[in-house]
Amino acid sequence: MTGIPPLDLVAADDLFSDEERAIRDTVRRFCAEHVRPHLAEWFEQGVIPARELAVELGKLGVLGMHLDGYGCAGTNAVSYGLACHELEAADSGIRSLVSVQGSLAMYAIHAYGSDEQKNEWLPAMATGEKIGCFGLTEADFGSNPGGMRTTAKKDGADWVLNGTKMWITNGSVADVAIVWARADEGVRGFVVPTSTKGFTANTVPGKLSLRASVTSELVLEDVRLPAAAVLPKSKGLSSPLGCLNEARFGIVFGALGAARDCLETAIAYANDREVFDKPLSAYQLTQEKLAEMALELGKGMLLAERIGRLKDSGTLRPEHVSMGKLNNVRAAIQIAREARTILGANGITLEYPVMRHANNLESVLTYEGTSEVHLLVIGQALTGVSAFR
Ligand code: TGC
Ligand code: FAD
Repeated sequence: MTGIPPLDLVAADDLFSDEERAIRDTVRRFCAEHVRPHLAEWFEQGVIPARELAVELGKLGVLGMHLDGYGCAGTNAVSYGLACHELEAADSGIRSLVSVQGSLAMYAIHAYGSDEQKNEWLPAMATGEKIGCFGLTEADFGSNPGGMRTTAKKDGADWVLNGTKMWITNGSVADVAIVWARADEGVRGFVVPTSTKGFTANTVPGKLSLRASVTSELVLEDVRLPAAAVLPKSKGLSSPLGCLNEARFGIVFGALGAARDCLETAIAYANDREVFDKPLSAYQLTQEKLAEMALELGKGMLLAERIGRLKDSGTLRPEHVSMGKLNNVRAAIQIAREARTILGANGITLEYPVMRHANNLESVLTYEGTSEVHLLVIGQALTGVSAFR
C-alpha cells in the first residue's frame, strides 16, 4: 500500500474542517495519555475513578461541548461526534460517561430547564465538578418508556416522587438525577439532587459489558421536591425522547471509534503474526476479513458525517439518527467480532482491546434504542404506520 491511510480508505478525513480535526486530535491525545493506559484494569475490576475522570474530561472541554453558554464550548455537532468517536475508540464506557453528562442530563436542563436550574447546574456540570445521570428506563419499561410507573404527585406546592429506575449510567456517582415521572398532566422531568431524602442508588453488579462504566438502580421513596424542581418546559414523552436524539447522535460517530480501534489492532496483529510460515496478513481469507471491515467502517463514517451535517444545518430528523445508530452500531459489533477471530486466542484477553470493545458494543446495541426499535422507527417513517404496539 502506498500512501493510503488504511483506517480511512474513503478519505473521510477530507470531509472535516481544520477545526473539527483539531478537536478530534486533542481528544485522541487525551485518551492516549489519560485513559487508554488504565482501561484494561478498570474493565477487569469493573471500577472507574468517575469523579476524577469527570474533572479531567471537564478540563478537556467535552462535557456538554455542543451546548451554548453556561461554560459549555458551543462547538458544532460534527466536532461533538468526532470527540465521541475518539472517546469510544478508547472505551464505550468513557463515551457513555460523556454522553450521559452532556447529551442527556445537561441537555435536558439546557432544553427544558428554568434559568435558575441552568445557572445552578450547567456550569458545574461542564467542569465535571458535578455529575449527572438520566433516569428514564424502568425494569419493565425499557423500549417502551411511555409505560413508566414512576409517579410525581402534587402535595401543596411540593412534588412527591415514587418509583424505581433501572440501568442508569452514572447513577451511583451522580450529584443530580434527571428523573422522568408520570404526573397528572403527563410525563414530566425533574431535577433531583441525589442527596434528597428518599433517594438511593444501587450499583448493578455482575456486568459482562461496559464494565468501565457505572450502571445503577435509582430508588425514589417519597422523594419530596420543591415546585421549582420540575423542568418547566418538559411536556410529555417527547421531552425525554428529544434528549435521546442527542445521545444517539454521539453513538453514530462513537461506535465507529471502537470499530476503528479493532481494525487497527487486527491489521497490526495480522502483519506481525506468522502462521504456517508466513504472516497472517498474507492470506486471502485474512485480507477478505480486513477489507470487509474497512468497507463497513468507511461507509459508516460517510453516513456519520452526513448525519452530522444535517444536524448542524438544523434539518436532522429522528429517523436519520435511527439509520445512523442502527447501521453504525451493527457495523461496529461485526467488525469487533471479526477482529477477535484474527487475534485467535490472544483476542479473548485484555492485553488487546477487541473483546472489551465487542462486549461493550453489546450494551451499545441495546441502549439508546435497540436495533429493533430503530428498525421500527425507520419502518414508521417509510410507511406512516407505527408497528410498536
Ligand atoms: P410515540 O407515540 O411515537 O411518541 C410520543 C411523543 O414523542 C414524540 N417523539 C419524539 N420526539 C422527539 N424525538 C424523538 N425521537 C421522538 N419520537 C417520538 C412523538 O411525536 C410524540 O409526541 P406528541 O407531542 O404527539 O406526544 O411514542 P411511543 O410510546 O410509541 O414510543 C416510540 C419509541 C418506541 C420510538 C420510543 O419510546 C423509544 O425511542 N424507545 C426506546 C427507549 C430508549 O431508547 N431508551 C433509552 C434510555 S437512555 C439510555 O439508554 C442511555 S444509555 C447511556 C448512553 O447514552 O451512553
Ligand atoms: P426490552 O425493551 O425488554 O427489549 C427486549 C427485546 O425486545 C429487545 O431485543 C427489543 O428490541 C425487543 N423489543 C422491544 N419492543 C419490541 C417491539 N415493539 N417489537 C419487536 N421487538 C421489540 N436507561 C436510562 O434511562 N438511562 C441510562 O443512563 C441508561 N444506561 C444504560 C446503560 C447500560 C449499560 C445498559 C445496558 C442500559 C442502559 N439504559 C439506560 C437502559 C436502556 O436504554 C434499555 O436497556 C433499552 O432501552 C432496552 O430496554 P430493555 O433492556 O428493557 O429491553
